[in-house]
Amino acid sequence: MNEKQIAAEYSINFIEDGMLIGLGTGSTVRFMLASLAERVKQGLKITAVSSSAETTEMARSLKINLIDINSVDRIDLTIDGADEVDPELNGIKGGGGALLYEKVLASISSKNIWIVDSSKLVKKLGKFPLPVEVIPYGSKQLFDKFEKENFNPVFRERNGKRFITDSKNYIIDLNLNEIDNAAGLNASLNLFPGVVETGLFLGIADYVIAGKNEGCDVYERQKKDQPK
Ligand code: A5P
Repeated sequence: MNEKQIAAEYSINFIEDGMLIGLGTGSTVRFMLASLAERVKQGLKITAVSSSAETTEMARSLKINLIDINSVDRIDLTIDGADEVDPELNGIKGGGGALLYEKVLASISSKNIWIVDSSKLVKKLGKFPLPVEVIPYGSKQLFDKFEKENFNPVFRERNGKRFITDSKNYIIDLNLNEIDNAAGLNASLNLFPGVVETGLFLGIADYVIAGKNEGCDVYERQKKDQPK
């Protein structure tokens, strides 16, 4: 079985009856949706909130009960994919272009689980181009600023056309190769007018399930001590 599928199927064990589940986006999530739909058919009662048009379409076709994000207070558990994950369980997401809604969903979720294949586990983030969602207005000038910063920006395209996110924005992918200070970079990117969100997901994943050959490894984020 493929590693994405193994991780996806394992993640279903974290779902309990009655939960409100956040559904991420991407090919690994698609495996998870298929398993979840099976469990629902067998009687599992859940309600879900989707992070993208793509996930909404698949969830609806599988008869997973979806509700609008604005009608909920908290999500019990969100299961999503990732493009890179470092040993502290910080990650890069947005390879599929759904980073903005994914981050909003994650931010209201009591628990976040990422499901990945073993190729996504890296020592340092940055090989995977960092997606930055930007508004179209002034995006050319924003792109120029990123070039001046040596971020090696590229406007994302799909089928020869500028990629448009679900919230009608563009994505500029930054080819950084290595990210030394992810928190600092994230903070400074958010200060550029026109940046909506970055694909740096820091301190968000509680668990990462990584498919590995025929099994999977489960990593839990070590929480820093909270000041009393
Ligand atoms: C969607 O925008 C992304 O954040 C995905 O979760 C991420 O790209 C992982 O995708 P795959 O599961 O397709 O590798």
